[in-house]
Amino acid sequence: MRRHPVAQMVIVGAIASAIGIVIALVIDWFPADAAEQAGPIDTLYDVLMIVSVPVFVLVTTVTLFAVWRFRMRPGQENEDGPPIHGNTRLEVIWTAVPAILLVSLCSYAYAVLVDIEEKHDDQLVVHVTGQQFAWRYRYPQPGGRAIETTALVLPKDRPVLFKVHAEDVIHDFWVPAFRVKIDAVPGITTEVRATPTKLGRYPVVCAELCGLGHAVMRSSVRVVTPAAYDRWLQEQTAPAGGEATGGATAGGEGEAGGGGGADLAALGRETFVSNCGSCHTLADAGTSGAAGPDLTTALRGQDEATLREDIVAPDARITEGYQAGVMPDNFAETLSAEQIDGLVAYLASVSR
Ligand code: HEC
Ligand SMILES: [Cu+2]
Repeated sequence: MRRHPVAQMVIVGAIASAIGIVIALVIDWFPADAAEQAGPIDTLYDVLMIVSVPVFVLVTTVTLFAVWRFRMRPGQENEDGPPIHGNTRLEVIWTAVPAILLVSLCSYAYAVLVDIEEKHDDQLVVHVTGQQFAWRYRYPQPGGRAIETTALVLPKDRPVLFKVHAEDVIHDFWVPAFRVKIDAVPGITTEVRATPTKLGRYPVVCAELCGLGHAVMRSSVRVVTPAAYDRWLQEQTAPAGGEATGGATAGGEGEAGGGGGADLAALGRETFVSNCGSCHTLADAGTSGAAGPDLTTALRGQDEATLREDIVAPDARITEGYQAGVMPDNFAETLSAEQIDGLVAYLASVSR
């Protein structure tokens, strides 16, 4: 036995590698797979693990073996090791083998990337915007209009091109079930593709530390049948009418003088859906955000002045169980005065 240290190491290594590979493949690493992209990505991951485990085992066994075999014995305290002048053949091998391995794995990974990023003619374009600490979605419509929502709804089996933006700092749009993830960078538009293949609701996560509320910067994607998707699109356009879909800006201002209480509350509801719903659940508005308090119940009996302060200066009074610094404190600048009046009127009316 003593005379064949290499053979010993090879046997130990082979057994340890086999065990490692079996464990690596048996563990279910991945969440649900809900897009065409998931298959090739998961296979790539498995192949990387199958190749990495023996490399890890090789390095570890050689290290442990050397520590044990060449340890210092009593009486050797002042001895030096034998002089070594290198070994050309060994050095060629340990350079060439990793190089071949890395080039092959990179080529394979590149081929997978090209495959999953393939362009499709019938693609659906969805704009995704990250802003501390929520996601917003925009669906361009024929005629230059767009639907803005805080709900990501996608039809099954239709290729989607996500165009990803950031309003303030770097975020990262990640849909684990689609195996899709791309940075959202202020000033540029990044792109990523996915073709949903399974009906259901899956998490959308911000994967780039972006501030205090990073951990709650979550949303979800709902994959529905094409018919349900068309119906949903219709609902987004229909009740809002012309003026409403544009949302934020000029349209609202012009109307300031007129408009009774009902109009104001309608504007408030619409402003709520597109600016607040990603963080707040409110039954009347049909939103289901979970980063902030559920306003269906939290608002009972609050007067308008308190509501206004909660919106424009959220850090003045922190709801118990929640953190300061998560709710944006610049709504006074990003929303028009009328939109804020609308929000206050609307929230007051639904909390009665
Ligand atoms: C990024 C997530 C986020 C967004 C977007 C957001 N909020 Fe909040 N909101 C919170 C959190 C977290 C709290 C609890 C901490 C606090 O009180 O500041 C909160 C608290 C509140 C409260 C106080 C609730 C109570 O218990 O009295 C009101 C009212 C409110 N938000 C309204 C709004 C409105 C209206 C908007 C849209 C203009 C909005 N929020 C947008 C996260 C958010
Ligand atoms: Cu973020």
